[in-house]
Amino acid sequence: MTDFAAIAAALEHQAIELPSWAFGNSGTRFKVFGSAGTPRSVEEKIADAATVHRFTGLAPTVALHIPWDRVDDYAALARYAEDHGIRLGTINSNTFQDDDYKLGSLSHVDPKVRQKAIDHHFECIDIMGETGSRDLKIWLADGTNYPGQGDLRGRQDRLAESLATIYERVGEDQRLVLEYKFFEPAFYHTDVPDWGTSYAQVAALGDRAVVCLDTGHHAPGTNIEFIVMQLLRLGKLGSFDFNSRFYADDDLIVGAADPFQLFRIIVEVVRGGGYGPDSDVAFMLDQCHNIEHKIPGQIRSVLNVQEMTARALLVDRDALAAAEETGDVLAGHQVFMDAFYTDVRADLAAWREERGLPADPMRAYAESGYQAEIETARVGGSQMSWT
Ligand code: AOS
Ligand code: ZN
Ligand code: ZN
Repeated sequence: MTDFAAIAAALEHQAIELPSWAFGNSGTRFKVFGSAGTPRSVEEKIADAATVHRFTGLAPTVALHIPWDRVDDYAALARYAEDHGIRLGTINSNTFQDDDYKLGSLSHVDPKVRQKAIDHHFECIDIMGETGSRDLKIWLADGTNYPGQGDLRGRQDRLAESLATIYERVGEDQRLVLEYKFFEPAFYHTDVPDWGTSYAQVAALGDRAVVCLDTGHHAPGTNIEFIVMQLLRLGKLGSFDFNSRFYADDDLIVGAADPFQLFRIIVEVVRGGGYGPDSDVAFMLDQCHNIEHKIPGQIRSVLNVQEMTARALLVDRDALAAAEETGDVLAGHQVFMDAFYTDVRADLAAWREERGLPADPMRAYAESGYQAEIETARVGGSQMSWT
């Protein structure tokens, strides 16, 4: 068994991007609950994201969503973030809240609607230039509800053409990241339902187009770590949207529903070279906190990712390889499970203290008074919602 001291330095490389929308009010189609202290501006969302980083040292960037986070001066916003100790990260586009996109956006039959969606992505790329962001993340709601509603092949061809037009504008140091999702809001088919379709689309574009794997976007029982392995093998795993699901796209706290699955995923990330200073794979959260406090919800999330990363790094690779070589099924499985069952919490607390961070970030946040402060200060104005 590898010991914690041997992996302590590798943990320094961990960086988990937070979604700005995690700090806004969110809910289900039944109810969006308002909560005291919710940000009223993009700046307040950034201040909350910076708070997560201050208590954990794990979240140095925050992703923006356009138009939810649209401002007049993005360079000033980037400076604001830096003054708070973090940077602006991925720019997420949105083609799912406009009446024009009812029957699709980049794959729509009407060239005028497609152009509108393309122009929106051009705006996002312009913003990336001002914020210094590397990634343009595209998640599409495009799809159909009924067989016969649309021509599957025609939609795929138009999508490819639209993506190629957007990709031409993506800078040399930037990337187009295409997310897949097997259903919702379209229920019969979606135009990018799975990793294979996302891979086929980005492979046709070029080297700077990669896949985003959202852990909540698969059918129950899907072996997600296999997909991770395959995308890394193909050099096309661009980023993760981490979250937990019990049933559908629940967007719950990562590692809450199935910590073992998160462990298995990170084991494959480490195995495939997706973790560390030389890796381009972006770790992000894509979550909503509907009933719990949002800032500690995000703190809990990044700590869960860190904990499973530590356990994944503890896997004794040599012992695993030896067991595989000799065909010792149970020995290999035991090596794997020994790492998973290792309680790293005390070691991580010490690791944090050595780096000037609170040993217990959840407790430190609770005792900091920040929650009471924002609940008192952020009255009036309109609190921001996910949608
Ligand atoms: C939607 O289901 C996707 O997970 C998106 O990544 C994301 O939640 C949404 O686009 C907000 O940015
Ligand atoms: Zn997502
Ligand atoms: Zn999702």
